[in-house]
Amino acid sequence: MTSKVISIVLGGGQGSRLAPLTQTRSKPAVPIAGKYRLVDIPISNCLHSGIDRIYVLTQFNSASLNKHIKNTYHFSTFSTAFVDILAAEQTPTSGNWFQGTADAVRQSLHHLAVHEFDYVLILSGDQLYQMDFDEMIQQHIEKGAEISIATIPVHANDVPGFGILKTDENSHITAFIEKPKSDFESWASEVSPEMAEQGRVYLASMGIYLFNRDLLFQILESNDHPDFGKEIIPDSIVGNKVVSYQYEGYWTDIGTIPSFFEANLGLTDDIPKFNLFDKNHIFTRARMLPPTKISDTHLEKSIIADGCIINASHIKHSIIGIRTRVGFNTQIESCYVMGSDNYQTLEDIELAKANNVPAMGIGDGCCIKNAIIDKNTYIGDNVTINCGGKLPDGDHETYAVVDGIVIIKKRATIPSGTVI
Ligand code: ADQ
Ligand code: ADP
Repeated sequence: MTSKVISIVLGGGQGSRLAPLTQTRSKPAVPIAGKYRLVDIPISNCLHSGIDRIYVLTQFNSASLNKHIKNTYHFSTFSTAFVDILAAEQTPTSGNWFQGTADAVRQSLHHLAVHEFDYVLILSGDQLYQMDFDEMIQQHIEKGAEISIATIPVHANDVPGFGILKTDENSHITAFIEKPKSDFESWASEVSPEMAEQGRVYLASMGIYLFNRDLLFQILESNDHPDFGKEIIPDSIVGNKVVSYQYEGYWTDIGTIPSFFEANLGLTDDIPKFNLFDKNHIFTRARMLPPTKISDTHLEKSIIADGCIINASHIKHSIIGIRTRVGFNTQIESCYVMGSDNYQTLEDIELAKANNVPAMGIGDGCCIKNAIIDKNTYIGDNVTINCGGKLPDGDHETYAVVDGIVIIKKRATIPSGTVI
């Protein structure tokens, strides 16, 4: 059935919740897990589910996103498969950026219309999960649904962040409320004993929607509501057959700095909730990088990507991204170091030393904890980052602090001896 489906990945609006990682790139292009980008997750889930016609909608069309998609997702000339980016564009009828999720899809309908398909699968671009969409599509067809929404039981603490719904005994959605802030006790649902034990008794929308083609066009063309969660979904449960597809596997939002950081570092667990080593692995750009070289480093629960040169004394509970260079006697703990896009030559490094400026990567004698180091940063020698008490939130020229996590901005230079 997946051959009758086109998928749309909502790649992100302003991406302000992930700032400063989204200061110079669109959200789908944000690197995760040392070598992938956010957009690789929904695309990989689609491809593993047999869905190979995919549009990625994004507010900002960055060079890095285009290049990544173009270099990664290649299909046979004889197939109809594609992964295309649609950025908010000015047309004779619209001069606006995407006003919200539904508006993004609405403005892209003319691109969809030229294809043959029966269903549209709408996905968020900032979630970490592995899901077989074929099962959702099968259920949609078996139940004669017009719209299916993937749902997951959540705890009361998480309710204010989600669309919460109620179903009848046939999984038909009978009520939907977007992000209720209080007095939501009556929205509790019957869930499995395992979920009830964890206090996860509220059924939340995962922001994953399967629409029958004609209904999607009809709904979006008959109004100008900007959002699925705020308007389109609550309105559409009246008069349409809207069904819940309940999922109980690992699924997490990675749209904020704390959740992004936690999800990345969670990958270093002995048995992580999200399994990078699964047969349904994440696809990404195949790079011709040399193997990583490590010297005299004590490594604990860490992931080291390809092409790194590491001389650190200690790396613990961290992800070290592609092409990272780390100097001697440096300690890194609970960090996501994104890596670099290129190497400096030995001459460049010598020249930097002679001029007393940091080389690309992390220098000697540093202590770095609870930090995200964005790409292509130049961190000098004897730099201390977040190794004292909790820092107050704030935005500075070369770094920001969000919830106690320090983010060193892309291409920033942190001179030797700096203490943050
Ligand atoms: P949120 O995730 O808070 O809630 P929203 O901000 O609309 O909803 O984002 C949904 C997805 O669309 C995200 O991936 C986001 O990056 C992307 N997006 C947002 N604005 C966009 C735009 N203008 N152009 C392109 N993409 C855009 C939604 C639902 C809830 C549900 C949660 C589950 O509204 O009901 O519970 O998802 O995470
Ligand atoms: P980000 O990953 O932070 O979004 P970009 O992808 O915009 O950053 O910038 C990285 C750029 O560097 C891309 O254009 C990428 O193709 C390029 N790049 C990657 N590897 C190398 C390399 N070995 N030498 C030079 N440029 C490279």
